[in-house]
Amino acid sequence: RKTTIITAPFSGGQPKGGVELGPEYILDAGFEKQISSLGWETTTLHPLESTNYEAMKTDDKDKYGVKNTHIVNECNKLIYDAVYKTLESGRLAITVGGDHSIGTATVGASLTHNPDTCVIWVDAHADINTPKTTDSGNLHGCPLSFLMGIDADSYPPEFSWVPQILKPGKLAYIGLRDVDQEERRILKEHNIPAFSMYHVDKYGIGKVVEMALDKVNPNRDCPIHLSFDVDAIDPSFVPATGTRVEGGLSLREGLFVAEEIAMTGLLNSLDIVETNPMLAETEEHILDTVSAACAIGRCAMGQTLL
Ligand code: DIR
Ligand code: MN
Ligand code: MN
Ligand code: MN
Repeated sequence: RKTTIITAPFSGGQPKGGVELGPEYILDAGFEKQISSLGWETTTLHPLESTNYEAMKTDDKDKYGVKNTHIVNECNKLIYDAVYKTLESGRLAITVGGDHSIGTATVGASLTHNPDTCVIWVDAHADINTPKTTDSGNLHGCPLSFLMGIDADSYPPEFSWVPQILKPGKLAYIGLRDVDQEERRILKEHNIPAFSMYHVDKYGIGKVVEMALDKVNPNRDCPIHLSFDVDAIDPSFVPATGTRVEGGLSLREGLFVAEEIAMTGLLNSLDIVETNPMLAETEEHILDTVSAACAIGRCAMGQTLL
């Protein structure tokens, strides 16, 4: 099969600089070659290359306190087009971030391409705040609410193109451990399956992945979008990321999630986000984090299928 690696070097969904360097570090580590040696025909797209969005970050806030709505929207539109075009040409889309605000684009494109797509969101965080509920004003904490149309009257006006097509029964989380009060309410209200670190410890990662897939893809016949925030993995393995939360997945548990998704044969789109080389304290931190990000991609693309 064929795949396109789409780079999303963007940090405007959160305040820390450096996450825009994630794609460069991951590609410099040989990511494309690693995927092609698994038997994939690969190509790359750089939809953000013509504008320096980093220089356009500001401290301005909209009336809900949400930051950088303009550039987050512009980048999402470009990434949406790249992912959509990739999927329509029959290729698997791998988007490498960058912060998780781009999930609006990648998941939106996957669902527009095939409305049966289900989403597995692997993250320490739920990323389902709305402009009304967000405390931080950071759009990387909001991508899923935009796709579900929650509190739609509060969205930045430029987001009106975003398809509100994600149904609550098509989303499942794995790895949660830092969920805001209002996000908890949203998860409950919409009955969204959320497997936290508590569930991983209680049932084991194998059972958790099976339960998550049973919820969103009971007949194992729908395409899967896997959105993998590297902060789902414990900071001892993945230190160079913007919002570290202790008590995460072991590196093997994180890779196992990707392996199990590969095993289904249903993966159609993948995000690997929130690698921030600038937040490393040592050279080893960079290496650990970048190689974990590459390994997530390789496992999702079938490396461990024998
Ligand atoms: C928090 C943190 N829930 C927020 N979110 C993060 O800012 O909305 N997502 N770090 O990755
Ligand atoms: Mn397709
Ligand atoms: Mn995230
Ligand atoms: Mn996160």
